[in-house]
Amino acid sequence: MLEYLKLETWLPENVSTYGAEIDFLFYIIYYITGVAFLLVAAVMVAFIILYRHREGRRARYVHGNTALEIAWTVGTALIVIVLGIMSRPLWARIKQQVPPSNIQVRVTAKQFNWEILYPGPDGTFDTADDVQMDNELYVPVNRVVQVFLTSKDVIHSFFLPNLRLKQDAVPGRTIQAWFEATKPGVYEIPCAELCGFGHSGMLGYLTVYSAEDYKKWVKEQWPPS
Ligand SMILES: [Cu+2]
Repeated sequence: MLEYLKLETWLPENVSTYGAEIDFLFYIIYYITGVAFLLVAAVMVAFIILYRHREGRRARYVHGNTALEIAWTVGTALIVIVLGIMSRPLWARIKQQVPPSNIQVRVTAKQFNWEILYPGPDGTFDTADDVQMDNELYVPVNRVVQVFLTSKDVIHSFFLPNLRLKQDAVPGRTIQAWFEATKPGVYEIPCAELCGFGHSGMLGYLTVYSAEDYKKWVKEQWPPS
């Protein structure tokens, strides 16, 4: 059913465990609003032609049509309510529950970089073995990654298009987000909130490693002594 609805393929490649469900909702909303837009535009063009100025034709003042107005108001409300009910479980699963994981990073946004802090082998932040990198996020494939997101200055937005994750980073708050990548590769981490003159250049990279390559990377960063 997902493939059936996916007539368009212009979204960035999905490598997220929950991406297909988000895309499914996205396409439903996209097609509903697309059809509504075409209908409104077609009616507008038809009326422009039908009711254009003609010699000898007088304008008629119309008060409206109560039945029609109730119909399109109730119809629109129903669509919005159904979309809300359809979105609710997915929102709860992605935004309100973070699956347990020992892969954790702290992402601190600042004008105009992503500071990525790795807790190191002890799994605890703010200890001697922490490693910080700018704009470089390395994670293993097929593992839940927990992100503790905050900002040093203004509001930024941590955007992983391929992971279907977008979350504001707000100064003074730490917001938890998570994702699970399904395919090794390098993906962009743009900032999706206008945050100042360097906003357009605020770009990091997510590298998703295979389990083996990830182990190798960990060994390079924290050589066993
Ligand atoms: Cu930013």
